[in-house]
Amino acid sequence: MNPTTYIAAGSNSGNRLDNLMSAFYALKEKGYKITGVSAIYETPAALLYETAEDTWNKPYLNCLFKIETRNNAFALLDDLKNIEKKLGRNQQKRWSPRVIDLDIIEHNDEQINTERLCIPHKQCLKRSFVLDPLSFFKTLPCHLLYTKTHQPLIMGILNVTPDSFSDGGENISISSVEKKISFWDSHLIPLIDIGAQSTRPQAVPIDADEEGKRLKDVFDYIKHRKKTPFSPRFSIDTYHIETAEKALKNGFDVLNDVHGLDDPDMFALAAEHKEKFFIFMHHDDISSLALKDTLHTIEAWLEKKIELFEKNNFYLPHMIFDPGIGFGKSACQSLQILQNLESFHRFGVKIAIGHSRKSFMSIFTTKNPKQKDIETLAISTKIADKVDLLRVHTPVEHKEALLASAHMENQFF
Ligand code: PH2
Ligand code: MG
Ligand code: MG
Repeated sequence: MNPTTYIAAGSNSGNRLDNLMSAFYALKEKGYKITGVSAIYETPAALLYETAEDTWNKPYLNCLFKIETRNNAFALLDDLKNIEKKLGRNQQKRWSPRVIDLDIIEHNDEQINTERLCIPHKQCLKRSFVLDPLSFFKTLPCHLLYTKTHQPLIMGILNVTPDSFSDGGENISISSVEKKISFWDSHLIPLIDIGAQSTRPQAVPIDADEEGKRLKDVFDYIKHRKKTPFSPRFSIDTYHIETAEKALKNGFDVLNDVHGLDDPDMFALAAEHKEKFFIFMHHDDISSLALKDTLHTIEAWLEKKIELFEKNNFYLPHMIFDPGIGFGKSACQSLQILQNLESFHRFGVKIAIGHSRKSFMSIFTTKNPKQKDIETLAISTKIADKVDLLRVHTPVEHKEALLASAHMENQFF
């Protein structure tokens, strides 16, 4: 058996990012082998109903560390308590703001039930700020994951194209790309999707050579960029195998394939890189189908894909289904998908949505793509608790809006 331990970290006092970072390095210093770090989620404070004070209601930064250790759970707990103390935590009132909190969620399949320690962590398995990051390491039952306090990851769109439908031409120079990445990094945007090929309807397709030329400087920058454990992860938006291969070998963690891994070479690449993440998008032209057939047609496609993934031992927590808003679909079909995202939950794969600035919004607005950010954000807040990833042009605004809207759910216990 491979020993696997999950540690949840949270901070809502002081410099929260520094505190999480210090916890990471303190664990390393104590000799723990950290094999995975989740994205950072900003979450409303969950508070105890009887004791909470107004000044305690400050958002947390939460993340999850996956580690490998043969230490027993009580030795690990002692280490965590020592790290908490070293980072400045003093024993205060229960659930008052804290510099750092480190909780053992799971430890090598052990079951422990004592006054001092419960493993698996009982209440934590009901909390979205633990389950959301955990869901990228292991498959969780959908009724636990998609509750009202669930939060998706936000992926910023960075197009290095002269002709994208809404921001073409904006991000051509490497200095503007670097600037945007640094800005998003400073706002803790966890994912950045980079594409050099416009996939808007009627775009002129480019070949892998041209794509490689457009991306060369960006690839160099990403490869040599200074990273922390919490730096954004990069996604490559391509259906060219040459580009995908190069990206995954040079610092990218995600492949976003609008051709849904249909290309056998792309499928083989995914089979080779089980540690990476793959967004596979539905893109069949179903625009002439009756509305009543939209959902089950896509569900049947998804079911087939998952069968194939399972047959090839893919790591399902890393497989991200995108129903392909606007790809081979009428405006009403795209809207219908957004209205029925629950129907995909039973499949147990992650769900990504890319609705940002898209043309299905012609149902209710005549604005140009670039002016549809308010509409995009309004839809995002409605679907946020049903998806795992939102691919958007305005990730910073999204993080701010979704943090505010997350506070509309009761977090008192
Ligand atoms: N930890 C708590 C109590 N409330 N709320 C959030 N959002 N994140 C936490 O880590 C957290 C909390 C007790 O440990
Ligand atoms: Mg805790
Ligand atoms: Mg604790």
